[in-house]
Formats: sequence, C-alpha cells, structure tokens
Amino acid sequence: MAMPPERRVEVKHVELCKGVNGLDKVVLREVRGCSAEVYLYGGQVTSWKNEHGEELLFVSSKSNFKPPKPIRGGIPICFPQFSNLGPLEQHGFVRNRFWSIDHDPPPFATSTSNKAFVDLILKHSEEDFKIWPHRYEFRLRITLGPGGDLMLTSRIRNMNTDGKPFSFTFAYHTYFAVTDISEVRVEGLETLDYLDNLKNRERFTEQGDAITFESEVDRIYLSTPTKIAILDHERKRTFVLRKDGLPDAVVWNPWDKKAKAMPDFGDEEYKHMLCVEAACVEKPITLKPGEEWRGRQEISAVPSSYCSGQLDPRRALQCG
Ligand code: TA6
Repeated sequence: MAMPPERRVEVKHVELCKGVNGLDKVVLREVRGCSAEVYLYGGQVTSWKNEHGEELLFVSSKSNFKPPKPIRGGIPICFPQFSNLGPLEQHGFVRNRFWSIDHDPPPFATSTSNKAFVDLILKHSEEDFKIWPHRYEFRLRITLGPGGDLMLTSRIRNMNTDGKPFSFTFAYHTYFAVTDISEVRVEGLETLDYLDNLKNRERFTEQGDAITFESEVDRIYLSTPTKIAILDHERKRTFVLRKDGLPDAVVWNPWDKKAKAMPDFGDEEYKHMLCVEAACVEKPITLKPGEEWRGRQEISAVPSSYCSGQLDPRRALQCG
C-alpha cells in the first residue's frame, strides 16, 4: 500500500555541501537512512554509513583534510601508479587533485534506477603533464544502492593526440572500519600467490584457510576471485567486496610500529581498520589513444553467520 503523502519521507539523494576545512563534498542518501560522502578533493569517499548511522569506513582522527596531503582513510583512488614503485609519488597523484562534478557523463550501457549517485571527472592538466606526459579523462561514478551497498565505477580513457599508448596500475584503497583487528578474518584469498611488500615483494603462496592478523601485513594477492569477505567477529558483520576489471587485491594493516611512524594516523588506530583494496598491480593496464578501461568495486555489509563458534566462510561468500 503506497505511503500517504503526509507520511512519505522526502530524501535529498544528492547534496553538495562544505566538509572539513570548507572542502566541497557530496552527500549521498537513501530512504532507509544509509548514506555516503565523497570529497571533490581526491574524488575520495570518506564516509559510508548503514541504515543505523553506523560508520563502515575508517578515516583517521589525525587525517589532514588539507591539500596537498591526501586524506587518510575512506577510499583513496590510486592512479596512475599504485605504490612507490615508479616515477610518480606514492599511489599516483589523482588523490591529491580537485575533481569536478561531471554533469553530462557518457551514458552507461546499463541504465540505473539508483537515485543516490554522483559522477566526478578529472582530466589531465598541463602541470601534471610534466610528471606524467599523457592526456586522459578519468570518470568516477559513486553510487549508494537502496540496500546501502556502495559502488565505485572508474572509466579511464586515453586522450593522447600524439598516438601514444599509456600504462597504469590502479587501486581502490579502501579502509574498512573494524572493531578489533585481532578478531578479523579475510576469506576468499586462500591458496593464492601474493607479493609480500614486507619482504621486497617476494612471491609466496597463501597457506592459511583465512588471513588473520597478529602483526603488520602488506600483501598484493594476485588474480583473485571477484568476491572477498572481511569478517568482523566482534561486530558480527561481514563486508563483501566484489570487483570487476581489477584482478588483484591488496591487504594492509600497518600494526603498531608503522602506525606510530605515520603523522596522520593515531598510534592505536591500527586496531580498528583494515585495508582490502581491489587493484590492478601485477600486470599494468595499457590503453591506446581512444581506448577506455573500466574498473568497478561494490562493497556491502551483511550480518555474519556463525557455525560452532567459527564464522561460516561459505555463508559469508554466498551471501547477497
Ligand atoms: O596499500 C598498501 C600500501 O601500499 C602500504 O604499503 C602503505 O604504504 C599504504 O599503502 C599507505 O600508503 P599511503 O601513501 O596512503 O600512506
């Protein structure tokens, strides 16, 4: 039965407003009460809340929110270079740039009934051309689904007029908020090979039936399945990450020593966050002029299932 007009709650699905330090941000809202926020600085999602208003992403209490430093937390976009292995600054430069709202994006093949979404765009600048001599258009759509899932779709096109292709590596550097890192398991990466950033990117094979955390972890899992589950035992919550066009997955927790070494990160904050990042690292993507690449991640938060005290990984991966 339709809600009578006086009872219908009008929701402002998309709102442009001012955030920390007067930086522009867009707030996305859905009728059930879930929400997300994205700063035009960095094109960076900094909040994703469920219908109870619980924050699902981690942002450091010591984050700068002051250009040119990147915002510490949420979902930094790493492009055109993931990591510091390359000529550019760590994780590339787009997370330190001001994006614009794209009022007239090229249509997506599949139309969407979602109302809570925003399209951002970043194009090459003459300044950036000096450090990365290519022309590109990077279109980023952030969508909050009616059920509270959060989708990021990147469309990157080579706009070079000199006939030159370009190659890049990429990651959605997602900081999940967790209750207690020592009670978190990651399912879906078992038996895969990974490059260990703590051991000079040496290649290993994951032996465990889940990834658990007792010290710093900084690994690039290669050619992973499209679905990864992050189980927060304390909170009885499972994050499900689905990815497309991004074959690898980075798992990072700085633990205590590295936490203390980061000025924009609280000494104890490593206990309440975990980065699981849909990425393309091992095999860079190459685009010829005119070619476009798409990379998509969808994250959702579902109640965890339990079985004899252990989290039931089968249920976690089959959910939703
Ligand atoms: O994604 C993991 C990682 O590459 C780690 O090596 C660590 O450096 C982390 O990114 C944070 O990088 P950032 O430049 O944001 O401090």
